[in-house]
Amino acid sequence: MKKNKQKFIDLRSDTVTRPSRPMLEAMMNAEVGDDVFGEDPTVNALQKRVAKLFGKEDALFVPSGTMGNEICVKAHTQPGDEIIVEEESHIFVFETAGPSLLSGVQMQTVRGVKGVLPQDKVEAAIRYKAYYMPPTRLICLENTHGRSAGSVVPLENMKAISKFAKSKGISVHLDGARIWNASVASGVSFKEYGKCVDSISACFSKGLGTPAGSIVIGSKEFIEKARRYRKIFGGGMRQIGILAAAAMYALDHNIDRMKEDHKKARFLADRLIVLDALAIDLTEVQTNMVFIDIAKSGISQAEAMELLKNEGVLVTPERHTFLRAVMHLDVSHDAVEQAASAFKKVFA
Ligand code: TLP
Repeated sequence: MKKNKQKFIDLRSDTVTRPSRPMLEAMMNAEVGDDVFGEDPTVNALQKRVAKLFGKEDALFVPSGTMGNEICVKAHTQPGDEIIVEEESHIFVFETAGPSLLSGVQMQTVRGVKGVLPQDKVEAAIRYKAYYMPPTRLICLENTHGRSAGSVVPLENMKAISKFAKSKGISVHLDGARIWNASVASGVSFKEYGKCVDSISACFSKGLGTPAGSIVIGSKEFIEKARRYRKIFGGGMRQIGILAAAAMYALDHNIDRMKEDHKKARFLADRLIVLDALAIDLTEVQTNMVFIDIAKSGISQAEAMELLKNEGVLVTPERHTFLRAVMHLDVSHDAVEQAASAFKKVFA
């Protein structure tokens, strides 16, 4: 397989990476079978491995992070239930009202601070039991928190929410699309994160660099339900061991190296913060993203993106006046230096 020649320094997302040659070799050598029959040995091995990694009983390979989240919401709830989501969470902002459409649940938002759900606000959001109230069934967490520039949600907060949820008989789901980055940045083990929640959806196709695939992790009973919903949602795939092999390769080789992505993000932020037209909250730069506030420059997001594109750099718009730059394994330190120079040219 040939990679297209990179025309741009592509910082739009860590989803833009292409599989490396050794990853492709692992994919080509994968043993495969029909996964809808549960007969793909590579998928089965991956599910077992990831379940163990997070200290859970079972796991289920799914096509995408969005499907992972939506399957979990569905498996935790009944139509007419209410779920609590953070106001800026992926589930609420970027999944096109999936929980309402697919699970028939109502979402109640709670405003977090860098993705951290304040416990008192969560407590206040729980409905008391009455026939005319929607039962609160699920609390959704997100770590790292995408709309806070990939900030890490501290384990202590997750533990506190989890303890409270348990006391109320409410389940907790973690959108752990980038839980790998969270663990690398915080030093908290996957098992520790796993202990705080009933289900996790984690992605292989972001910082881990596979072409596609995510995984849902939980109890045996939960995964049985999830398997049924994966089929209903059209996510049952066949000889998908080729993707599971990419994920296996990524688990072996691409977790520790995320430190490099985190360093690149900090490097870019340090370079850009000295420009008067730009503002960056450095406390947010904890993993592989930088959110750059361009409000002071007087340049619109669309115009800024076009000007940067002309300089060979791609970014995405964020939070009204921000641009988002995401580091990943297909962007070298030199490329980040070039990107910093492009920003300087546009904004100095
Ligand atoms: N996020 C994408 C966009 O949708 C914003 C990105 O480029 O960051 N949870 C989180 C926290 C995510 O950031 C994403 C993808 C998902 C779930 C969904 O994953 P996919 O794209 O595999 O459905």
